[in-house]
Amino acid sequence: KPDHDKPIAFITGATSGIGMETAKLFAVHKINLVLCGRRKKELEKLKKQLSVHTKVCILDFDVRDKKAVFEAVNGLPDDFSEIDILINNAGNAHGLDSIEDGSLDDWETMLDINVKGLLYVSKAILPKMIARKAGHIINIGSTAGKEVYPKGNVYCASKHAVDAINQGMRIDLNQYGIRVGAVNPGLVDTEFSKVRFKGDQEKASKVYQGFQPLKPEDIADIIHFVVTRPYHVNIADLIVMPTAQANSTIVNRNS
Ligand code: NDP
Ligand code: 8X3
Repeated sequence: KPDHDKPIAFITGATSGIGMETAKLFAVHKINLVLCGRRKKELEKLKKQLSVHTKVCILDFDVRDKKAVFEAVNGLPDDFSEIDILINNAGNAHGLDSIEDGSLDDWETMLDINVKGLLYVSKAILPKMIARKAGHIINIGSTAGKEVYPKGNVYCASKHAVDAINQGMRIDLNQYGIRVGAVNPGLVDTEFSKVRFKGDQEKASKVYQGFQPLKPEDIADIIHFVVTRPYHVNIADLIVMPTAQANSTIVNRNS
């Protein structure tokens, strides 16, 4: 259980989409925030906006840069250094290509961010959670971590890795009373597809056409529900899809 007045949440990928909406909702609920991302201007804007509700610290670093990750976490000011909630959210897909056509750069980027970056951040934050025998880690997985879809190959592999890491963390951190769980969304309308298709907005928009996708606010709401359960309750693994989506490949686009 948090041993200070208000919990402190550390959110990676807070500059857009799910991370940003989670930051906004947490702020309204007076959760103190450490907000991370590479886009410093976005972080500064968010800090200004959310500081009216809660205390906000911003850290701009690339989760792929392990030195930067440890420097950022170890350099946190005292009043932000005891992290209660870690939201491992930073991540993206890069490309949607059949395995024989995939780009090595895209593959490396996805594995470096979605898997290794998540591990670096967790490794940097865990010692203080372990020392206090308290904490809550939420790993943002995906339906892509539960099933593989055509051309999803390496992105799906990275999210399957998140699924395995989520289970592994829960097993290994059980002895310290740390809560670990994953939230696995289906199609959420964020910058995700714009990044996947390298800025091609038209292609990105098509992913969410003909049905009502999830909004990042929907996921933020669920993450807030997860973190506000009594401490003896751990939501271990949660899958959420738009009503129009049945699985990774079946989406009712006439709904
Ligand atoms: P967005 O593209 O809107 O947000 C991604 C966030 O991750 C941004 O804040 C970005 O910040 C950050 N990020 C990306 N790369 C890095 C990096 N190298 N270092 C630090 N931060 C980084 O997408 P979503 O909000 O949709 O994605 C959030 C998570 O949700 C991801 O893990 C994604 O895989 C997962 N997800 C998304 C789904 C969807 O359909 N949208 C469905 C299921 C899961 P910045 O660019 O400033 O660094
Ligand atoms: C994001 C969901 O189906 O676009 O992880 O891969 S999907």
